[in-house]
Amino acid sequence: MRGGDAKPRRTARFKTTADRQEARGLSPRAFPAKRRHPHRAKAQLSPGQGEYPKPVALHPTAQRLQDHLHDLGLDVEIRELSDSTRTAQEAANAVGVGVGQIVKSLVFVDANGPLLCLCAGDRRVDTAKLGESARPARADEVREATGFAIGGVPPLGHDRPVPTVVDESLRRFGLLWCAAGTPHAVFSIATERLLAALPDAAVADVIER
Ligand code: 5CA
Repeated sequence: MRGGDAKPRRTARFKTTADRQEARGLSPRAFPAKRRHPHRAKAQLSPGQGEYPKPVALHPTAQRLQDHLHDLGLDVEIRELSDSTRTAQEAANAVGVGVGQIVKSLVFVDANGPLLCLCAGDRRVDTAKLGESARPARADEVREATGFAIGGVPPLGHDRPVPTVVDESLRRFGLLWCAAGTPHAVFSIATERLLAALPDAAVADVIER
């Protein structure tokens, strides 16, 4: 038990940090509270959610893809995030990985029709390596070819199969993150599992040097 002459606790002398700073001759604003734990900035924005954004319920489009992927035997878990995953960089920020680990699902069109190119988020596709007449698809062509809108096109699980080329540089990573139907949905998958699920895809050098 504490004796009655115990030293008063420091907090009894100064009600607030500002009081304490003033008593020490400092401006109360000398060390604004938000500067003391800058690494906690994100956690403070999402109380109780730690470093990652709060997961929200699956959008019907993401749910449809989830069901399709399960039908293909891929036991992946689609996550719908409150943060945008529309671009590779946004997806990387949202899940906390480097942008190279994000799979861009890019649609091109050549004389034979649509072509899906799965490219590492930190690389650019050299269209000439896809074929002489290949050009980027328009937004309506992306939707027509895959059934999904730009920003949510998954690498597989489309309504109809699309001829697919995979950027071999994705093999730098053991685990990849992919768009999952909407600009807020992603799933992670081991690189070799993704390739195994795309037996007809060509794995090739398709990037700009
Ligand atoms: N959800 C993210 C990370 S997985 C995603 O889908 N990224 S993405 O790279 O696959 O999709 C965005 C890409 O769509 C852009 O890199 C760009 O190549 C393409 N894009 C964006 N706007 C248009 C547009 N208006 N027409 C055709 N393609 C577009």
